[in-house]
Amino acid sequence: MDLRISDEVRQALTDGTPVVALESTIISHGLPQPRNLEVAREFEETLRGSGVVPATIAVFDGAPHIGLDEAGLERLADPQRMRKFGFRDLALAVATGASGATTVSGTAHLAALAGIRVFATGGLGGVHRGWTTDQDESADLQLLSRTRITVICAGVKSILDVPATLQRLETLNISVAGYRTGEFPGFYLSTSGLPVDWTLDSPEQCAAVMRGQDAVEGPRTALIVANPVAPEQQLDPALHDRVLAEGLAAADSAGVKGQAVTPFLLKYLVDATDGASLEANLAAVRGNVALAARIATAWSAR
Ligand code: PSU
Ligand code: MN
Repeated sequence: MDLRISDEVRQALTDGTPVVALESTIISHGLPQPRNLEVAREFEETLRGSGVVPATIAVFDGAPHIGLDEAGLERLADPQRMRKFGFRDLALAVATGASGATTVSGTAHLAALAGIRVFATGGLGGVHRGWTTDQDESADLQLLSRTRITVICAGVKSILDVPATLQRLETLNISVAGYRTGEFPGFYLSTSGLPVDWTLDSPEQCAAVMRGQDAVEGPRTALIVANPVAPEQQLDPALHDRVLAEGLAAADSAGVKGQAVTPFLLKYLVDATDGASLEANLAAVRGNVALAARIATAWSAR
């Protein structure tokens, strides 16, 4: 496939300079305007400030772009101009010349194809509540079971069925480790209250596990480094639980389905918490971007 890899990213990949892939659905459909554009720039600056080259990924006019310029970030920040593309949409978008932000599944695939090993996002998709009636499980999970990439995230979005998602991650052979925690983070919340089997304590240790994945061979699975938002930056847990219950009921009565569910719930929470959920979401992503920079640096020093 014809990947439009920016000169900066291409040079970094050639030189062995650390590169971190950034997802675009969070910008186009996960965060409100105009904050989304500000933070898209901020995440890139954070990486550059740590000597890491950012590779924000999106599809413009049927061409997958790895590494965007300012015009690309501005285009991304307008949800009207960007659809939402998971892996399964990529071929359709390329063939028809469509434009869209890429989800974790779309981004992880394109990043791995470009030779990028480290990827930062907010929270992964997963098994939605009500799975027994809707069978809505994010395509993120299946794609990560067959893509060799390290995803730094704050767990999975707490709008999901978190225990079921952890079970699916196990079934799919996706390696999961808490970063300096024995508990799986809860996206807006520092913990989901559920244990993880593994804890990693440093970027170097994460890089060692990545080398270990390659040494073990077998299916080309992902590594999830689950990095909690700091307790003082999390959303108030009681507020979270109350507003989420309202949001789930609102989604249900509005008949929201499929791709629209996640953006609907994220927006509902932002509105119903007067922006507090947005701050917690951003704090989580910021932490993930900063940790991804350190892991990518440790990885490229190998
Ligand atoms: N993390 C965030 N905000 C988001 C997402 C992740 O902080 O909006 C996006 C990711 O692109 C993820 C998607 O892949 O939500 C999951 O959507 P779905 O449940 O429709 O697969
Ligand atoms: Mn879904």
